[in-house]
Amino acid sequence: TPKLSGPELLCQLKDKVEVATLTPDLQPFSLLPWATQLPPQQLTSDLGPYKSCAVVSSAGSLRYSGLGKEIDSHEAVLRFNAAPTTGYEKDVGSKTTIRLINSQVMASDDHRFLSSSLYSSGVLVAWDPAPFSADLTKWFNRTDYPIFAQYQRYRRLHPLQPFYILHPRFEWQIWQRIQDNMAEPIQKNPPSSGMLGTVLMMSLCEVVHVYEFLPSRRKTELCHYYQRFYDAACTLGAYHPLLYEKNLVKRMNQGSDRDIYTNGRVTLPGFRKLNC
Ligand code: NCC
Repeated sequence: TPKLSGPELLCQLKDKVEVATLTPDLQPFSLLPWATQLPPQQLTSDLGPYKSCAVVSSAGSLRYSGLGKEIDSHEAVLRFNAAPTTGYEKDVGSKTTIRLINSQVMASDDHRFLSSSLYSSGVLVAWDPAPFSADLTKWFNRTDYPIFAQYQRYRRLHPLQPFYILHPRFEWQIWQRIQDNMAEPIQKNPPSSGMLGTVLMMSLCEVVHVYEFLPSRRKTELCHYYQRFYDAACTLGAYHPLLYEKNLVKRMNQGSDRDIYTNGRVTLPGFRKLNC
C-alpha cells in the first residue's frame, strides 16, 4: 500500500467516516418503548459548529503541564470517561462541553455513573465495543457492557441532559482507516476513546487541538493525570490499536513537532475547512 500524505489521510477520514448516533427510528430500537429516550436528531446536527476545540486525553503527562488556561480558551472542550477537572484545573482546565464515555464506565460500580456529579455537566456521548459487523441487532444482543440498561436509568435520572450513543459503524469505519494505512494487520478491537473523540471533534470544529495524545517531553508511565497508577500500556496500547492511532494522528498533524514536544499539542483541521 502506498503511504498517503497527511492531507490525503485527512481527506480519506473526511470521506469515509461518518459520525453517526442512534436515533429512535432505527431498528431494533424503534420497536422498544425506551427508544423515545434517544435524541431525535444526529449529534452533528444538534452541536456546533465550533471555531476552536480541545480534546483532552487523560494521559499522566498532563500532570504539571500548566495547560489549563489554554485548554479553557477553546470554544468547546471534550473529555473522556471519568477524567475529573476539580483539583486539576491548572493542568487540564475546567470547561467540559462534551464527555465521551465507554460502556465500561457506565456499567462498573467504581465509577458511580448514575450518582456522581462528574458526569452531569456538558453533553454525554457513549460508545460500546460492538462486534465488527456493526449490525445493530447483533450488537444489541451482545453488547460488551450493559450500555442500554444504564442509558435508560441515566436518562430517567437526568432527563434534560443531552445524551447520545454512537452508532457502532463509526468505530469500525475509523478502525478501517487505521488498518488500511498500516503495513501490518492490527488487532480487531475498536479504536480508543481518544481516537473516536478526536474524529468526533473534527466533524464539529474548524480546528481541533489534541492534548497529550502524542506524548510531550513530560511522557510518563503514570497512566492518568488523576490517579496514582503506573502502566506504560496506557500510552502505548494493549487492547486498543493505540500505537497505530497515534501514528495516524502524527501523520495528519498540521502543527510543529516542537508543539508536540513542549506542549503535547497536535493541531488538526476540521472537516468543513478541508478542501478535498
Ligand atoms: O484510559 P482512558 O481510555 O479513560 O483514557 C482516555 C483516552 O486518553 C488517551 N490516553 C490515556 C492515557 C494515556 N496514558 N495515554 C493516552 O493517550 C487514550 O486515547 C484514551 O482512549 C478508553 O479508550 O475508553 C480508555 O478507557 C479505560 C477505562 O475503561 C476508563 O478510563 C474507565 O476506567 C481503559 N482501561 C481499562 O479498561 C483498564 C483504557 O484501556 C482505554
